[in-house]
Amino acid sequence: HPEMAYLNLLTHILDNGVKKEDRTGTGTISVFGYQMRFDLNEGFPLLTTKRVPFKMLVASELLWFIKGDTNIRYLLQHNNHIWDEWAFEKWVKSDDYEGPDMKNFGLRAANDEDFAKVLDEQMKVFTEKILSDDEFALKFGDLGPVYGKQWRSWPTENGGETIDQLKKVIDMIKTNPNSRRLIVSAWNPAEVDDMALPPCHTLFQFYVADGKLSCQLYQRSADVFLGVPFNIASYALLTHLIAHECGLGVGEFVHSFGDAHIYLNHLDQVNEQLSREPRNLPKLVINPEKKSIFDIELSDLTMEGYNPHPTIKAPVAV
Ligand code: DHF
Ligand code: TMP
Repeated sequence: HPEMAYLNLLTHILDNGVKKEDRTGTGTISVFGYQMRFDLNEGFPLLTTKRVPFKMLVASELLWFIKGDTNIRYLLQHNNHIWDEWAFEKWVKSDDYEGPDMKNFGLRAANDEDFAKVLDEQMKVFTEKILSDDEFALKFGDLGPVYGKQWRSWPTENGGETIDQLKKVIDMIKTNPNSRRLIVSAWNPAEVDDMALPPCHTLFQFYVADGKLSCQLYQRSADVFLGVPFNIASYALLTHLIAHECGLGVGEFVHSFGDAHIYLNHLDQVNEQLSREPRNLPKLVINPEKKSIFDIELSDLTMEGYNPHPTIKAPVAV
């Protein structure tokens, strides 16, 4: 079953990972260097051993990247809260914040239920303000020059000129599919320090052969239980969308990792997931009337036959 590629990565880390402290103070077991492959013709690689909210969270985040947006307001308007903590962090560290102490809020919330409630309240105040107050949203909703900015408007030295890497790569796939330079990089060394979180999915490359489009991602750092199921689905969707626009079939998604880790507070969840039997993969259908990836909306995407095991909740390390 294609999902074994992911389940085998979990097992590989449990068996071979070393204990490693990390920036968030949570602790991980980790391996360095690993690769998974998914043949996109065998079904859409949305995990079935736990529910992954495809349209609401995965697709709305990808469309946000494709728009070139870096402000979480768009995500909140689509009920997507996966980036809240990283914008919130900037607010509570600023002089504008006047609420209760939020130092190390992620770690404290994971270990202290009373504090988790206080955090929840402040987070609600924050997200409601982002949605209703334009000035506040401009100041605190922005994550800095993250994915959307680098994909669509990488800055140059050349008097404010920017590079639209995504558009360029799609044009190149159409005009010169044999190229070995079909690359988009989110890692911009000049701007990494201004980002709320330096890009985890760092660089991707396309490859066309036999009329099929493949994609390989290099992910420098991978939260294998929480983040990776999203990352697989997101890049599989991106590959489908670009193939759809270019009139190509889909080939493989190749997922290469730097530091692939399981957080120590995800171990029970991982064991629960490994005890489950994978089910048939679903199928992605894209509205055939829409061609350009830049025109695609959520309503143009349908996931058919998705019948996963239930959600498994886990705290996210901030
Ligand atoms: N930090 C860490 N430590 N891990 C991440 O995976 C991560 N991902 C980020 C930003 N920072 C990160 C962006 N992507 C969730 C999934 C993806 C994501 C952020 C968060 C997450 O919490 N997923 C939950 C469901 C969340 C919900 O239902 O709102 C899950 O169970 O998959
Ligand atoms: P780091 O910047 O210290 O590596 O922390 C980033 C954490 O977020 C790390 O656990 C990897 C995880 N992550 C993913 O796995 N996928 C993602 O798409 C994002 C944004 C983060």
